[in-house]
Amino acid sequence: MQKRLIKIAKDTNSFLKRFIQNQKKTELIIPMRYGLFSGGKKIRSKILIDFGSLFELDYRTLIIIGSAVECIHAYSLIHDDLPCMDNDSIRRGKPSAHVKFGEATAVLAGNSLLTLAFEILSHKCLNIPDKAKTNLISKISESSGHLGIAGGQYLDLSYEHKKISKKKIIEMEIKKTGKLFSFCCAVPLIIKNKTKKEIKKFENIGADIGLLFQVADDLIDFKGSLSTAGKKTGKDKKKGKATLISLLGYKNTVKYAKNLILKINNKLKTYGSKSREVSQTLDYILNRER
Ligand code: GRG
Repeated sequence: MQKRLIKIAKDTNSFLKRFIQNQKKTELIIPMRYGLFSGGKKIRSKILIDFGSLFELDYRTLIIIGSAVECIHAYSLIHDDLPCMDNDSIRRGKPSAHVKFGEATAVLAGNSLLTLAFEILSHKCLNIPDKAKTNLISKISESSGHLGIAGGQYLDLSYEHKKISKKKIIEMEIKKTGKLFSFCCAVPLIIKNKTKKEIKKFENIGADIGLLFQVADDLIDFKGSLSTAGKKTGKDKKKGKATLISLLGYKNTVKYAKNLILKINNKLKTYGSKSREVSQTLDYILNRER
């Protein structure tokens, strides 16, 4: 699993490097590259490829779509670290983008990474039918805006220092983190022009994977250290963040995460040994230290 993750990260980075190299040079390329290439597991690309493999989709096609997802992810991290958001000075063991380049540059580099995702998905190098392209662009836009990442981030900030119900915390985590995973899981079905119902089924699996990912991230914040996590830990408690740990406690949150894995694996049972890679990725997501 780890070897495959490293290969996917390498192939995603190579594609992105080439794509950016083929564009006209600007001052923003340096902070954009910093957001994309200063570490980062590329776990969303891995999930996309795991699910693409269930439907025997072409690897290069998936790498291109994964690259677009990673641009949006990198954008969200740059903006998440800003003083007006979570105000974090360290990311991936290095200074956050706004610390290194200044706040205005970080905002603009983030914005440029968001639009780069759409440039990639609409580019001719992505060789899929136009209808599939339009549907992918529509879905990834929905996942990123007020119904997805940005909306989830808004709730995350507005829930600070408040007593929030489990249902609302889960909804917030699914928007903030889950929606991009939902997109990754739905990609093969969108390309194969499957029904809305089938697409929804995979989006729901993706939402659970995103929830698992966010819960694991919260566990790292609770138990991890700066040297292993590559970012400051213990922040959620200090900031009064509404997390499942704050509500259920550490042990019950671990149990909750393990149950999520069982639930996801169960939904993929019909794919037999083809879903083994997904299962291994889920275990990695829960047991990772960074
Ligand atoms: C991106 C549309 C858009 C809006 C910005 C700031 C913001 C609004 C959203 C923040 C959302 C956010 C950062 C959610 C946290 C998700 C999370 C746990 C990130 C860590 O992801 P990893 O561990 O990061 O995959 P690496 O470093 O491996 O790339």
